[in-house]
Amino acid sequence: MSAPEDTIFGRIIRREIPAEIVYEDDLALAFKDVNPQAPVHILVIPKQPIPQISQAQPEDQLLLGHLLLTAQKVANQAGLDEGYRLVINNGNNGGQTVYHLHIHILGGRFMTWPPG
Ligand code: DGP
Repeated sequence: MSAPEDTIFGRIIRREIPAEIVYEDDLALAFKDVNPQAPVHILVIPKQPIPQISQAQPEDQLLLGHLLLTAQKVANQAGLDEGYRLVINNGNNGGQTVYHLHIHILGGRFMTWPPG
C-alpha cells in the first residue's frame, strides 16, 4: 500500500492538483468528488493521513469525531435539509480505492438501500 502522503488526496491537501474545495480548517478538508454519484457528492478528509478506518487508533478519537461534525457542517452548508448519507468505504471488499481515510457525503436525491 502506498504511503498516505502519496495518495491523490495528499496531493490535493498540498495543492499540487486542483480540487473544488468547499471547506477547510486546521484538521480537515472537504472537496467535491471528481466522479459524483449523487447531485451532491463531497469528500471529507483528515489532513493528517490515516489510510483507512480499520487502521484508526484510540488516539484518533478526537479527529474522527471532528470529521463527523465537519461532515455535518458541510452537509448543512450544501443545503441538504432533506437528508443525506455518510459513507466510509474500507478495504477492497468495502470498495475503497484511495487509501487516505475519507467520508463521502451523498445527497440531493433519495438514497436507496441496501447500497450495492
Ligand atoms: P473510495 O472508493 O471510497 O476510496 O472513494 C474514492 C473517491 O475519490 C471516489 O469517489 C472518486 C474520488 N476521487 C478519486 N480521485 C480524485 C481526485 O483526483 N479528485 C477528486 N476530487 N476526487 C477524486
